[in-house]
Amino acid sequence: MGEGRTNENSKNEQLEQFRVDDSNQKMTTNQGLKVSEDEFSLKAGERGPTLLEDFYFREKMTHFDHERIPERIVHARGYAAHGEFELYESMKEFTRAKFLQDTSKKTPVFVRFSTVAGSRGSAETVRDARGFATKFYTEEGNYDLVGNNIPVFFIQDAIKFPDLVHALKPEPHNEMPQAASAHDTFWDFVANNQEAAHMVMWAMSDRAIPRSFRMMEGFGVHTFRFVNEAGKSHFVKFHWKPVLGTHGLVWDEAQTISGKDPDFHRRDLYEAIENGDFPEYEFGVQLVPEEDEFKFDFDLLDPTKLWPEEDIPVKIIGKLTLNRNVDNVFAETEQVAFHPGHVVPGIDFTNDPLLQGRLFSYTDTQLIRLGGPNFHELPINRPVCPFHNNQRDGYGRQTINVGRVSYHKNSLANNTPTPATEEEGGYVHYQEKVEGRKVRARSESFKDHFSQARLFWNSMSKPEKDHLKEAFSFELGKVKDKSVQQQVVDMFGNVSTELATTFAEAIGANPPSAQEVDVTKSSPALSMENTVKKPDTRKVAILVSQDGSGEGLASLLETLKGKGLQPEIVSEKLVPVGGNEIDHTFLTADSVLFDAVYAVDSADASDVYKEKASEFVKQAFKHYKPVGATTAGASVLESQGVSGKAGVVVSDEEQFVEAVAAHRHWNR
Ligand code: HDE
Repeated sequence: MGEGRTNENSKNEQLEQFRVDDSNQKMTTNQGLKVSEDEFSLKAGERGPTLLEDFYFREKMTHFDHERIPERIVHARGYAAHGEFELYESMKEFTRAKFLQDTSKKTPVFVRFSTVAGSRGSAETVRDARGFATKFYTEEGNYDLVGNNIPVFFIQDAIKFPDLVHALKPEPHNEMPQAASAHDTFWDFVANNQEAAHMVMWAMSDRAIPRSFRMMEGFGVHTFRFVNEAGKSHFVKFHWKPVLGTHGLVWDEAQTISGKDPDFHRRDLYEAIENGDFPEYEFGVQLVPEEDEFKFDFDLLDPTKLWPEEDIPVKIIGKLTLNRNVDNVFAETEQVAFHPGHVVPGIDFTNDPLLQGRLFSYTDTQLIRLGGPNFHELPINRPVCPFHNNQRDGYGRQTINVGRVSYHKNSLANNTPTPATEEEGGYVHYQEKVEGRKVRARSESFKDHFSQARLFWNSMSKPEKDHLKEAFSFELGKVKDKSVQQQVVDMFGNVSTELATTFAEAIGANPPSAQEVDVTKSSPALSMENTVKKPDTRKVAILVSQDGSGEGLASLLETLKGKGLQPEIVSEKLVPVGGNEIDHTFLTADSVLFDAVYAVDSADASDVYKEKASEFVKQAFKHYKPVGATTAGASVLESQGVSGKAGVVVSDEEQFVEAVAAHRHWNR
């Protein structure tokens, strides 16, 4: 079934062939035999032993026993959706990739977001990098952009990846902590592998606790190559920019959400798509002509370095829209197999030693995870263009290859399938000249570990710097080993004396021994304070008492919805008030699950309302969120002493929407 179609709906149509609806059907075995009984196993007498002869029982149980496959060693906890990519501007000048040339064509995509450290069932709002992996089903084959929401990485050479991941994962003697970097082995790794400094700054920042998958940037991380028809090469970095802006949670909130709703990010993505609020990300490229390779004060091949956007602008060339949830999480999200080596003509690699190692690892990992070499035949992984070669057999082979020829070269099948020339779309590797001795070494140009970590620090706003100090204090506060704590203080003394001194104090360590690097430059694009801020899709908890009249509620909801907000009513019970359905009770919802809180009824409405509404307001205020109230509801705000503070609005719906649009109110 290698044949496929290449129009924009082709992936959906291809998947359609595999979709099965079991409802309204008679039950059968996997051999198609109708089943007459599915509650009682076959026994010798009503109270007798079960018989081995019960093939139906054995089939059902055997299938169940084999339902799990190994989870991904990293990025196990993920969630995905289908969508499409449209191109604003042709990149023909830079790349032969067809999906980046014709602005009239849309390319189907599948995107999987993930955390890195946690197991499949772990909470989603933990402090971690997020995976942002995109499979473009192009007419020239699948192109995978397997990126993260942080533009740099912890290490510079793939050979260190198993060490990094061993240090990050739960410690082997007691399997703690789950999905967290706040423990001794991770920080011991950091202190002894100082190339991690830059990414650690990002990982301790609000970037590592995103508000939503819909509100994260994505980065290809490595420097890749674009190659055009004429064979000219440009270095390229890939970017995804969320249309809703880049937004974070606050740490206390993120930790509470982990318990209140461990599925917070998938629920947010799933619901947004079901509501028709399709997540959108613009696609950007930074381009450097090959001849400029050595014009920078860092090495373009070093994955611990970013290209400051103020120096090399991000050219926005297209948009990704996620518009369809999966039908079945296992079949699609779990079985999707990404690989940075899935490329199309016009996109090529560089010698970044991290990328080079990844080109090995991803196929290797699919072999163990998906059980053999035929994972490309799984519906989610099939390209939409035809695929033909002489590969045969193996576990779970689905294609029925006809004919007797399965080798190249041959005369019995006119020497087909035939390799394609470059003009015919054959992939030809960029002919970079390489020369050198075989060495196990690192280039001198990779040895500056602190300048860009400092650039990041310099670029942060005051609240972001405060959050970094708190995150380091938290993480190192969880480290037990005094020597590791001190090594980390000394290491980050190279980045910022202010930062390292603050967390050294918090954990009772000595001030840093190292001097901070002399870098004064900053990059405003790195601060989340400078991102897009909109009220769209922000969730508001509307607090209503069962004892209230519900008057004005319908019009409040209408105003908020009209401005793109998502109000949800929370009350003591799920009994409608004034004809308005209640979405949650005070027991099932929590302040941390909303972007803003609005008290409708007065604190005297009922004792339960008073207690719970006050708690909602207190939490929202503590997390710098907008808080609103009707004139009656103002008494709830007064009880918490928050009236008149920044982002606190009484009886002015328009102003409340503005406060929501401003997101967090740090100046409280
Ligand atoms: Fe991965 N990575 N990685 N990685 N990675 C995997 O492949 C690996 C790295 C990323 O949603 C694995 O299918 C090595 C950087 C994402 O299915 C594995 C190195 C970046 C995903 C693997 C890296 C990533 C993975 C585990 C160092 C950002 C999830 C399961 C050289 C650019 C994809 C799998 C999905 C998954 C190896 C570093 C992104 C083991 C060896 C840098 C988003 O093959």
